[in-house]
Amino acid sequence: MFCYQCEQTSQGQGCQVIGVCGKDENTATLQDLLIHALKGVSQYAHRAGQLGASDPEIDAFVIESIFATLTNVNFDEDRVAELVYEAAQVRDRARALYTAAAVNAGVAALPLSGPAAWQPAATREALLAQGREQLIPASYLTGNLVNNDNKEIKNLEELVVYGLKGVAAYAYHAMMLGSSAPAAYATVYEILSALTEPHTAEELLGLALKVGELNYAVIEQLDHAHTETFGAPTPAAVRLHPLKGKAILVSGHDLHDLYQLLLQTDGLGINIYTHGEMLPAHGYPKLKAFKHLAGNYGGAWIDQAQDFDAFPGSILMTSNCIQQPKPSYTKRLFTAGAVAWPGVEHIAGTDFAPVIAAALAAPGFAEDGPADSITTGFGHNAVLSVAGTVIDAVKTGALRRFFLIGGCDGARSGRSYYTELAEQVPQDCIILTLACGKYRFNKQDFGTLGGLPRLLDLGQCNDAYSALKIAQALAAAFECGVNDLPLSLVLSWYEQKAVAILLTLLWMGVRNIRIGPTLPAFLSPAVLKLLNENYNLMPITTPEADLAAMLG
Ligand code: FSO
Ligand code: SF4
Repeated sequence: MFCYQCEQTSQGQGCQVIGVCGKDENTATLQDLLIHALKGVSQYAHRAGQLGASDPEIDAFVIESIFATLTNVNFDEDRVAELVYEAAQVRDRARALYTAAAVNAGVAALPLSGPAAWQPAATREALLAQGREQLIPASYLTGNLVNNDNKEIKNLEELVVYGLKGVAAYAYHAMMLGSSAPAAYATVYEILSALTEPHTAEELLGLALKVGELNYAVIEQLDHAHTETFGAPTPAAVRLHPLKGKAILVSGHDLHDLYQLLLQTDGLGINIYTHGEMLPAHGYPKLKAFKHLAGNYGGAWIDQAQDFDAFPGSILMTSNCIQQPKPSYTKRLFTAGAVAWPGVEHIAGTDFAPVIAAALAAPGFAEDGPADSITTGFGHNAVLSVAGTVIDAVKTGALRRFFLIGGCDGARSGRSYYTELAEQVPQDCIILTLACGKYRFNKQDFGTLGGLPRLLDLGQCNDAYSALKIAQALAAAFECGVNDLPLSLVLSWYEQKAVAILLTLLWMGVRNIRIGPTLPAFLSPAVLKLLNENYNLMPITTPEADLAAMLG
């Protein structure tokens, strides 16, 4: 295997025997083969789309399958192998769609080669051999943009694919809420299909920015799907310690799964707690209306082994980031949607009866914990409802600067940088945060500024859309560009959703972003140099030095 798609990749050199995340060689190989197969589906679906034909079943399969290859989602070799075989059938369906559309349009259907003509081998061993042909050679880790050589091209192709993986995750969550985006799926097909053809490095950088543009549209769509379904988030105090009684812990990002579980547990005397990226759910009116949505429990995804171990109820993982479960809670853990781990019961659909039964069989909490709380729910609607106050505070100098300190959390050392940075942000500045990286500092009291909390939790990683909306609104109010605002962005990245968000920021022309704790291994020195020259994208250094530079 060779995998370097996330920040955790082994010593920055790619995971080559087993993933640091726990992904084994066969699963990694089949995930690479699945992406190859999905390129074949896309070759046909893209051409069918150009002739005005689409098929929601193809869209749903492609989006869920790309999502399944994202870091910390699907670790089940058998399930990935099934997806590979299904991909070949879906490719045939896409070919038939294209052929029929061509007949309708009176044009010739062109025969396609490459992934479009691929056939899956009959046995697992032969399938794995096919997958090995799609592996990225480890020697491709460093490229050379100057020579436009194959290594550089391969690294840039992977950048595009990783961005698409992030897009697919967000598109999947929107799809689960019944929000379909045919134009976005068409762009996914266009880009995956393009990757089957030769491109220069410059063209691939253009495709990467196109992924950023696509991601903006998808996170906007997801924001609309969330707010139309559950109402616009409003600030909400969230209990940090459990209440006495039976309990279910819900992790991941999928609000639709959480809502279904809340409906199915209403009146059963079971309290529902959010974990990790599910925390912002407490801000949505239709979710917080459930009295048994009792609070938040534990920390970010990297704390799950200790959090799940100690939790005396059942646990539902609705999306990434799942880690190898400890035996102590494997039988109390359930996966849903695109998530899978061998030996962990998977809920196909949204009938959570097994999760509820496991919660009822577990002891639950013996007593109430302290009543401490934190506040979430500062989406763009909530923040922009006090835009006048914020703008006045900036104009009078009472509010000096905004710091967006957010992104993914991860296990690698060096992430205490984000805690220290947040602690050192001066009192006349406001911290905006989002995604699971916030757990590095979100239980601290940062006080208030002009009646506003100094720490504003905008939501999940996809709620980067809220940050962009707020920045765009402030830029309009001050009649300047986003880059001219008193705003500094310091991002932590871990997996491919963060790659998609970064590409969106670059597509928007946002400059001076700091990123850490390490730079992506798939961005070669030449590409990093280019991004530095064009966008002043830079690695984090120390909290003190970075803060001085940002305030300076
Ligand atoms: Fe975190 Fe995991 Fe939300 Fe990621 S839980 S690391 S960027 O999946 O998506 O922030
Ligand atoms: Fe390694 Fe990350 Fe790939 Fe897992 S997803 S195998 S940790 S690079």
